[in-house]
Amino acid sequence: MSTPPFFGPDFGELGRTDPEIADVLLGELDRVRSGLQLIASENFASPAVFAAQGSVLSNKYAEGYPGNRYYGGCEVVDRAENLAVERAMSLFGAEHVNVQPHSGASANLAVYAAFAKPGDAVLAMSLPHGGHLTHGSKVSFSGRWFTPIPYHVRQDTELIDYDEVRDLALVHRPRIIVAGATAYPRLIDFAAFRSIADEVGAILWIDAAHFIGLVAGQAIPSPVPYADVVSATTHKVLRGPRGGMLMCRAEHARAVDKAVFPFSQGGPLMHTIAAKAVAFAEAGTDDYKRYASAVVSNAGALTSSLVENGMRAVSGGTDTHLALLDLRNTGVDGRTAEARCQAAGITLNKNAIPFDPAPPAVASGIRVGSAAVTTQGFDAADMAAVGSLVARAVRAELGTASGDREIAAVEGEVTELVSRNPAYARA
Ligand code: DSN
Repeated sequence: MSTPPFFGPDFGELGRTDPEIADVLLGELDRVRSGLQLIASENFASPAVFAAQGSVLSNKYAEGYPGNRYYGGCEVVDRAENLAVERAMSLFGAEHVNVQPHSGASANLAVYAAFAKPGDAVLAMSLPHGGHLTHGSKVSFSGRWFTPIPYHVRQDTELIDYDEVRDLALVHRPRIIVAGATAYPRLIDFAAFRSIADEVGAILWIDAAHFIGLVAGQAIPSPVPYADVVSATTHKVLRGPRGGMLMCRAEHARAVDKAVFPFSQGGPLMHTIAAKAVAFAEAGTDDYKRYASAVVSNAGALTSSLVENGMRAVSGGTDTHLALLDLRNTGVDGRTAEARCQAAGITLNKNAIPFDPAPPAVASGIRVGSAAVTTQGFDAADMAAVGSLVARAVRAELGTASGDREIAAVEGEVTELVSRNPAYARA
């Protein structure tokens, strides 16, 4: 499963008119080609997605929705938005889709706008246990304008504590219950959340930003039949352009559309919407189904390798595209591990683990994901090698002679590994 050759934008013209920015683009291309990209929320979009996104559609103002815009001349871009909506409805079996949110956070803002009033209680996963800033953090609008009630994972299993979710729901009677996370490696029991939401009369919002691509590829169960509203991003496992989307039951369609425009956004990004349509078509193929299944098996292979190399997998493993590793057995904190890996050409992020004794800026863990390396064609054997390289980099004491030698050795092996399956191979 190799990435199609990357033909790239016309750097020649940009190189003449703006060599500094052309150099940035080439530098980033070189960075992703020469290292391992293990950030769990990143991927490599296709040339077709880039072609749509870097297109003339960027010029068009189209406030409103297809057939009902505030500007003339929208008959062509309407076709792009209709195709994106139709393709997403068919891909996910959703009753209503809005493809205008500029990002996952924008989509989430619209969910609050559609379903809650300022001050309402919202029950969501605690950020240090894997939630998201927009699920009630005090540094986000969500925690400032609403009343967050955090739920947690159990300390013994590191799985969502569904008993606590129900107890908190019965006490606080939240307007919205949110299921979804950025650092939870396991499947979420959507039926359990639906039953709790029904018991207390709450809206069930599933934030599928991380895993929607696995749903598209039928590698994990879909939240769509259970949720009142599903928010998602289009650029993670789904491998489309950077952006957001919303899916909801037909009865909520008007509220959701009005919450996106005119409440929280102005003109939609029609070039990005066209690129979302391209990604939805790509995600409907058998090739993408094989990809999504390989993302999950590759995450499992990477996790096993990291465990064999002395790390502890939070919750004991993964069912998805990501894993969370507790590094305390290695004696290395997350911040140091991230820096050492970066020096060796491996990009990943430090991450808090549940009940983390370290402050968030240091953290006791790392988060890894398999979406990008699977796009470039890595298989289970490659993932085992990646796990061993990560573990060696984490233990190499950067700044000492032996540590620097080990980092250089790991970097050499990273270069060798990615050169066999390059991201954006030259045509
Ligand atoms: N920044 C995304 C992530 O890395 O999970 C979530 O917004």
